[in-house]
Amino acid sequence: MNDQHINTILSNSAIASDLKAIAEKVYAHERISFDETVLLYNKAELGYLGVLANYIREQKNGNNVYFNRNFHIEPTNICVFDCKFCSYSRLLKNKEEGWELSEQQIIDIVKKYDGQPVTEVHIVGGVHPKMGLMYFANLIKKVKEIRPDIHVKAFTAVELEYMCRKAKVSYEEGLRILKEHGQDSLPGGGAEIFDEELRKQICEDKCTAAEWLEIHETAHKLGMPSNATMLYGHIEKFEHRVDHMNRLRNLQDKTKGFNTFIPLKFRNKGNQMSNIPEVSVVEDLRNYAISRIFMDNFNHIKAYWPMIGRTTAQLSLSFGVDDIDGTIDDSTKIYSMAGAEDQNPALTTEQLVELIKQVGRTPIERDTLYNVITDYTNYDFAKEKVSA
Ligand code: V47
Ligand code: SF4
Repeated sequence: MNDQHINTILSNSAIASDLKAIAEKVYAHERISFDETVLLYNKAELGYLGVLANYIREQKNGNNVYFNRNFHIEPTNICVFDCKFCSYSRLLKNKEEGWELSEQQIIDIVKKYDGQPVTEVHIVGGVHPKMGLMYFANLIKKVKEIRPDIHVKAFTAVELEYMCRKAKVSYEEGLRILKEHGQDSLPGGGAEIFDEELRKQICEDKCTAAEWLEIHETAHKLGMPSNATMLYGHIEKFEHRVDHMNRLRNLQDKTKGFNTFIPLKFRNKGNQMSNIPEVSVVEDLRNYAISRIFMDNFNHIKAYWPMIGRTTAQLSLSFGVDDIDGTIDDSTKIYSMAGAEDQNPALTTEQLVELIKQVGRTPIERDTLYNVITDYTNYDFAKEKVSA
């Protein structure tokens, strides 16, 4: 046996004992550190990560997989910003491909769901120079007049920062106005990757990491929960992912206002970062698992199925994920334009339930706040069709 061989064995066994120590921490329900998480990214095998993530997932959520009945409204894809990964915005380039829905068109979308048991509308879009705070506040009021029962999850911190700046109001004032007009919560978009240097390279001109975090903290203080995302698989290093999650974990310790964490895989079609290859499915699963292990104060980890496709979404349910978003009803273009698996994302409730049951999990329809609406374990869709 030569020296090099011995060194390899020694270093491997050192890693093995570090990984064993991390596993012991997880089973003892102890928080893992920044450095331990970087080690997981660099050294841990998929199988090991799956076992630990699944343990935490089942401790927190049993066998349940949550989804909701929702639809998206994207008022415009015109955007004043120029994020390099975005395949969607159309201000600086190809303006002719831009869309701008009128208020009436938006209201018609909401009316289309009359009598349907959707519980959430997700409203996000490009940052339009002419659609301001009061325009959106009044729009939400109208949406609520048509559907008082619906939960309005609207506007990323990026949109909110711009709206408040233009209206010359503080984040607190702006959010208060939107809340009074019917906005219930915030989606998790716009977080991308918090590291300031990387932000300069991929989304230089939009809200900073500090602003994103401040807006979410303010929303939580006002009783508006929110989600958090992380765009991964582009130019970031593992340390940047851990730094991003660490900033979220710290804020969650303070406010407990985040509902779920949503890792978003960078897709490379039709944007200024198309030269960067996409990461593998194995990397997606490792990332879900590590985020489940690290984000100990987040109750839920969501895999956004239109982005990763149905098969990876099924796999993710064994790697820490307990939520696969919603039925969506083909109402979003953000991912199809970036090359996502599903070019027309829509699943009926029956199809979503089947997808979850196929992998031996329990399908639970939830509302935005994770209150259980229906447990589909023994649900008979045939009866629903007969009585409909
Ligand atoms: O912030 C843009 C991402 C986000 C690409 O809160 C891309 O429930 C991958 O945050 N490849 C907006 N990702 C969408 C979002 C979201 C989606 C679903 C549910 C929720 C929720 C939030 O989309 C952006 C950005 O990170 N994005 N372009 C791309 N090429
Ligand atoms: Fe605009 Fe959002 Fe696209 Fe950035 S990601 S260019 S803020 S639509």
